[in-house]
Amino acid sequence: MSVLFPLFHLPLVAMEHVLSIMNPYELIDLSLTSSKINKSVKDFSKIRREFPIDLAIFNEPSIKLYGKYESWEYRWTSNDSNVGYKYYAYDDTHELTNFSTNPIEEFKKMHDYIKEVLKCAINMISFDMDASPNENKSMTDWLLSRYELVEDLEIVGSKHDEDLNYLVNNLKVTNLLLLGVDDYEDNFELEIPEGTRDLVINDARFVKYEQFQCLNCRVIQLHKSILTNQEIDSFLRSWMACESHLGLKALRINIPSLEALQVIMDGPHEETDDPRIIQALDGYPFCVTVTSALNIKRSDGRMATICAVESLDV
Ligand SMILES: *[C@@H]1O[C@H](CO)[C@@H](O)[C@H](O)[C@H]1NC(C)=O
Ligand SMILES: *[C@@H]1O[C@H](CO)[C@@H](O)[C@H](O)[C@H]1NC(C)=O
Ligand SMILES: *[C@@H]1O[C@H](CO)[C@@H](O)[C@H](O)[C@H]1NC(C)=O
Ligand SMILES: CC(=O)N[C@H]1CO[C@H](CO)[C@@H](O)[C@@H]1O
Repeated sequence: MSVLFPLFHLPLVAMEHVLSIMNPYELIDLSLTSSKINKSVKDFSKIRREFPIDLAIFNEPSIKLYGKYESWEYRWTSNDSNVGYKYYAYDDTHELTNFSTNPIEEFKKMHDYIKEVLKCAINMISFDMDASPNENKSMTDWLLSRYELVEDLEIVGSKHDEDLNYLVNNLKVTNLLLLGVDDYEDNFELEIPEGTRDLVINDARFVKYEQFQCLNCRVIQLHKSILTNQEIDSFLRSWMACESHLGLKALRINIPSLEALQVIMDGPHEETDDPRIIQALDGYPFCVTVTSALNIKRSDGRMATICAVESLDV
């Protein structure tokens, strides 16, 4: 890198200017060249804005560093054929995959290095509990020793009930909790932490009515829910009476049949084909294409739109 040599001959202000136009990948690269530069980058980072990072604890673990426009993803693999550089245009990400006989160790080392050299803000943690099942608890402990909270937490894998509980009960999630876990032991229970704003559960069979009624999230998406028509009916009544889910903005849930909506059909409701509503239903988190829906009112005057579609994707 040709900027290296003159860097230390520059006055401090000029040097800071050079560092300030460098992206996080260049800063890390530069810091690795000598301990003197290492220290300058570190000192400089203290006064700079934070770089968001994502961690993915998968079979090939990775760390994604967000710059202003582009991102850099460091990834480690034990599979020779995956080594190399890839560029993803859709989100402007440079992916650099290195070989390691112990990807997780390499990942941890680099993570701690990046965190020491740059000021980072953790954005999202994705955790595949099937990736290294014997390390699931120790990996969680490692995370907990570095982070108390994370904005988004995504967990996948199957049948790791104890580990799942341990992680969810200990790492505070401030925005999205996505449980992509697709199988549990019978009798599985999981407390959804207070403060979770968006909740997505791919296999929601463990969420019983009592627990559902206590969820106070902004967005709730439950797939494979086992709530009965009667329970959905009770939920709708309690919502309309302002007795539960006061902060709810969107709910997507599978229901056994249209009978669940009887309370709505029996009460005051209004059909709508307002294009803004139809368009909203087409987007996240509903993704349904309909031509009309039903508006209902809560006792405090707040309105909700309801629609039901037949779907194989439950
Ligand atoms: C940079 O600093 C870190 C942490 O202080 C240290 O572990 C690392 O060895 C240093 N790198 C170089 C190239 O001096
Ligand atoms: C290594 O990666 C290649 C390409 O992604 C894949 O086809 C192959 O099955 C992998 N080998 C092993 C041992 O996982
Ligand atoms: C990846 O491999 C390259 C080439 O071997 C090396 O220069 C670089 O430091 C490695 N990066 C990480 C993050 O280990
Ligand atoms: C501590 C703990 O619960 N470890 C689990 C990690 O995952 C493996 C594989 O599913 C389990 O057998 C361990 O009990």
